[in-house]
Amino acid sequence: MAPQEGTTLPTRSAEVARVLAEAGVTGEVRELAASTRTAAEAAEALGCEVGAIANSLVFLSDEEAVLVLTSGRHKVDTTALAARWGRGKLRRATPEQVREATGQAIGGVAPVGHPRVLPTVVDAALGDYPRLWAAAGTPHTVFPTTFDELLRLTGGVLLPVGP
Ligand code: 5CA
Repeated sequence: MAPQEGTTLPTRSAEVARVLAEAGVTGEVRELAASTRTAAEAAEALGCEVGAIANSLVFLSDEEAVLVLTSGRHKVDTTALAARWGRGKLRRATPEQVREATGQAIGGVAPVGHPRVLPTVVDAALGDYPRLWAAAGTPHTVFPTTFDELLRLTGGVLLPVGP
């Protein structure tokens, strides 16, 4: 993969890169020619297992936007997760609500770099993979990370989210 030196990241990704650097993250944001809009596309582009893709999914719960960092190998069981998390029903956010809550568009939502910190869950299944990839603000940017780093970066709660 080509290094990013000398290239300019899209504005949304530059903001994510800034937040990551400030947090001491050494993994660099990469812009890929191929789409990384979905976990399957990202896994294909990166040559990794789909389960090692950390999707940043936005839901509304108790009128509040929340973030669920989910392994690409499964879907969120929203009923079970709301009960485990001790929150009201989780509804998937609309594209407009995602943009409002994160400043980013669906397909590029990152775990960080949002206008305000969102209550966050980190999927226990992500702990099965030594190296993870997450979106970095656009559908063509990603960064390498780890389970522990995601927990630290987001201040998230560790919970199983899958079925
Ligand atoms: N870039 C990849 C990870 S590297 C990514 O963003 N994956 S994702 O899963 O977080 O983003 C796609 C997700 O956006 C889908 O899983 C789905 O939950 C959500 N999504 C797609 N279309 C819509 C829609 N119309 N409304 C709400 N959410 C949607």
